[in-house]
Amino acid sequence: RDIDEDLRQALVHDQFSLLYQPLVDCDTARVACVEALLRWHRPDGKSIGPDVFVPVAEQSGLILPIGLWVLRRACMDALAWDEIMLSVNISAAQLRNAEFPVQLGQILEETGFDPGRLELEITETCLVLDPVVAERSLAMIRNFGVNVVLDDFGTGFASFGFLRQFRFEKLKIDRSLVEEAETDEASRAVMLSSVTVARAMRMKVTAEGVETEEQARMVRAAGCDQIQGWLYFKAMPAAEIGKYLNRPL
Ligand code: G
Ligand code: G
Ligand code: MN
Ligand code: NA
Repeated sequence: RDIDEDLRQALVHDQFSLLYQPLVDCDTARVACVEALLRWHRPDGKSIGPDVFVPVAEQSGLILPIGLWVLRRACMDALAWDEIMLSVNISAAQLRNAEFPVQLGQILEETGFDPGRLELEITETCLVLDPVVAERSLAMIRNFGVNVVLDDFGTGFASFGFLRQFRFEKLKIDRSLVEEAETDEASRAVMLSSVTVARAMRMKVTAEGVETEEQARMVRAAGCDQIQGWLYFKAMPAAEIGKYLNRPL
């Protein structure tokens, strides 16, 4: 059987689940946000990561219903976490889908989730492929009061020009850049200047993939607002999030 048919069955038979990884606020040392991360548990007992199946689902278009399932599930789960933001990854195919903004509006209405607490993480791929469509969709999404976040910054083509054109509410500095900035002066310069530019544009900045105290010190000193990484939290089931809220680390 091909993975495509398996993915179709996965939706029907409820084989997807979401984990949530907390992001820590640098000033308050409290959880400020959680990122929803998709998991697929196959009937044969194997779990397959989204880095493997999301590209396949994008090819077949299945990412559209899967993405809607993710949004609805995440909004329902996050209703319980009053004070924090919810971050959801959106793939290029979803953003390019003309129906997406309307479907997002419906999910917000059905779930009663506050749009001001929702962040959609998009990657530069969405914007490079079709900047005109992306800009139109982003404008509609923003009209709901939903925040738009640029994910994986520092890995590809995304430039300061992108930041000017699209005006994200938040920038996420990719794990690879955080890692290289520790030892490589050029990478450190890119990281530092990115944070400076983002903050000057009134974007929040998250450092991703922070695994060591040394990296945490470095990204704090650089001016990052939030830290995401295994140093503090790995992704966990929804039921465990509550115990980390409203108290410092
Ligand atoms: O959680 P993990 O490290 O395995 O994620 C691997 C990749 O899959 C990351 O790039 C992440 O952004 C992406 N990803 C995780 N969950 C989702 C999702 O719900 N939708 C989409 N489009 N991508 C996701
Ligand atoms: O592309 P995106 O930033 O959405 O990817 C998120 C992925 O990064 C998740 O799959 C998550 O498991 C992974 N991740 C989060 N924190 C860390 C970390 O500290 N180290 C590593 N290696 N991966 C991380
Ligand atoms: Mn992400
Ligand atoms: Na990333």
